[in-house]
Amino acid sequence: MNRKPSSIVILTGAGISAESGIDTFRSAGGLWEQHRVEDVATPEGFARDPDLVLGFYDMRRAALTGVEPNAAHKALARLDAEFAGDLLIVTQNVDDLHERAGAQIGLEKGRVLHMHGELKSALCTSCEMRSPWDAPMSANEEAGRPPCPVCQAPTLRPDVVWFGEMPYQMDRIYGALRSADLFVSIGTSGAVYPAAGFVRDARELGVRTLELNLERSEGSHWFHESRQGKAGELVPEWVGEVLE
Ligand code: BJW
Repeated sequence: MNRKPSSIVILTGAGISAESGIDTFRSAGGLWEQHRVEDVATPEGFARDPDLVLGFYDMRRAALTGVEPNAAHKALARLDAEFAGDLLIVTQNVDDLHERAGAQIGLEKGRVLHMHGELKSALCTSCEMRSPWDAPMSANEEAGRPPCPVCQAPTLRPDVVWFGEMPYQMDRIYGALRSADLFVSIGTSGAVYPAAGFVRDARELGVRTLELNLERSEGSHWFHESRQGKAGELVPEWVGEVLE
């Protein structure tokens, strides 16, 4: 690795959670082979068939109880605890494995930011308030859809970012990229914007760029360096280099 970084932005994707047993989206047998993206990950799909969409996210939220953070999440939590410089971990993942590994999450100050939302959060389409959520969101036969804890309307949706919607906290992400000297992308295919464009944004800003992924991603040629392998091996190794 080149000289030691003092300000790092890390982007993580589904690949970092694959070794924990969470399905990625675009691999063989991944989520988009099992479900049509237009049906379950667009506002139009939700308007057409809310029960289908709520059921899809209920299933994925329930699956979180059976999985644990892996060595890659733990290594980033170690970086979060021990790195003396500036650090922002931007995750596209809606699972909670970064925070369960010990990394600090928070809207303003936490070093983990969920740009595509969180499975364990509900967004009310009536009052627009967010609430922590750990239960099914789809309708049950007796009570219908559960009420919003704030306004009581039965109009909750998963607090996730679908195609055509604006990802969260973009100002904070671009601000961090502007002051970074290293951008690291981990376990993402580089197929979904604006996250897929961060490497080019970083290059234009003169930031060094590193990719850690099982295979070369779609935008791999944009990175100064690309290492191929499992996140559970590559990430602890790279964190060791930064902290040594
Ligand atoms: C391992 C591994 C191991 C496996 N170790 N690695 C043309 C150009 C530009 C943009 C657009 C365009 N046409 C349309 C758009 C916009 C659209 C878009 O990008 N579409 C593309 C299809 C082209 N984007 C949007 O609509 C976004 N909003 C937007 O653009 O607003 C306007 C705007 C513009 C500019 C600034 C700001 C705003 C919203 C996108 C929302 C995406 N939502 C989803 C669902 C979230 C909720 C949920 O989880 O259900 O987000 S889709 C899905 O894809 C999910 C993921 O976060 C995202 C990325 O997937 P990811 O993480 O990369 O997973 P995979 O499966 O693709 O890849 C895994 C990788 O890991 C692979 O490479 C494996 O090899 C690797 N791997 N095992 C290491 N063990």
